[in-house]
Amino acid sequence: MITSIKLRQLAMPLVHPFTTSFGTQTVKEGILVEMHDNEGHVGYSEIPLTSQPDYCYEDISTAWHVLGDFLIPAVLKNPEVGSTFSYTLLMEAMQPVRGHEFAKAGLEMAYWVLGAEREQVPLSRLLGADKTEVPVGVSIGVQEDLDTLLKRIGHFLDLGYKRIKIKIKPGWDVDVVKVVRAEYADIPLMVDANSAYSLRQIEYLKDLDPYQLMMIEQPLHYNDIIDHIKLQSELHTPICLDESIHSVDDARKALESAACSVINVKVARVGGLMNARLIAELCATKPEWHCWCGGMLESGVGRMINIALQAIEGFDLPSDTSGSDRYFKEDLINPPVVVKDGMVSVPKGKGLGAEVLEDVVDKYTVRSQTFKP
Ligand code: OSB
Ligand code: MG
Repeated sequence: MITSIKLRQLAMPLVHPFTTSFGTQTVKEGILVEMHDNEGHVGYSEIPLTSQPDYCYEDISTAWHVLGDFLIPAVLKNPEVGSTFSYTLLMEAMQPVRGHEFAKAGLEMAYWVLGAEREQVPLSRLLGADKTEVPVGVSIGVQEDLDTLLKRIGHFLDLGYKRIKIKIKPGWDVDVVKVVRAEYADIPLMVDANSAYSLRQIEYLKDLDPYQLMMIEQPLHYNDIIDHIKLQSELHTPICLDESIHSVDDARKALESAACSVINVKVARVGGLMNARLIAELCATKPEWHCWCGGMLESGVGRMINIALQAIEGFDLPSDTSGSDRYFKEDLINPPVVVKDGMVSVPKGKGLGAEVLEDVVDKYTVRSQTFKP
């Protein structure tokens, strides 16, 4: 039986500010979800939203509202949801709410983690994943100048990261890639535009083609698939979609129409772990389709869930799951996420696979609310 669900709003200082084409973050925000049962088990998850609806239309306030007023009451109302692990019953309870994938995923992920805690198995096992370690890359924000960027790249290469992703935006793009390639000719390199361009810039975007980028992530509008078909037909560099993909169906449409050949799977953006797994399975059906697990500055809680997910076979490219120390002096979990030779071990412990440090969680909680049946 699920006895309570607690939401906590997090605010954790970042060791470096993180700048994308839509803004700069100096604090890591988010919602930590705790799903408690009558046997003392806790399923933790993290909703990696911020206070601004800038990456997507959801933000911390909308998610809190949708969870508190609709999703949590619907889940707690049906005792059967909590009596056995039933993905179908959980989704049926949440089904009347349209959209709000991040809010739904918060409960869905916590439900899987609680299920793994109860069954005493690692989350990866419950998901059907069997890799023991996964390759990871790092996402580097827009920097003040080129010199700083080259030093940041060198730093992460020294740490062993398997690929470098740099954020681009108009005024910080082709020339930057050119300089990076001049310095690092052979590294696995990709760029992420976070929707900063339009089809009018198609000729300009073609200037990225000579630099052997692994992919360009989300060049066009955040909900577009159709314009990306046109762009991909003229661009040699593979397109990866992030913001545009909110469901398994979106992924299928984008891949089948050749709008992209790579999907950045973010669990919360696609409504949960089951949909994330289905997208990975879809990508595995054709050799030219690929997927990898993205990130949104998650604390250790979200990182552990991302690691379990990418242990699924279909994830075939390095993820954005960097070590805890890439963003935080002090993480919420013990042990923290550690990257060695560009690899992260898939935890063997039950449930989340790490201890959640309640005193540290309390320290970074700025608001909380507990819901009971
Ligand atoms: O577009 O992948 C993105 C962070 C916040 C919002 C969107 C994105 C990102 C990142 C960082 O690229 C990935 C990470 O290190 O967690
Ligand atoms: Mg992205």
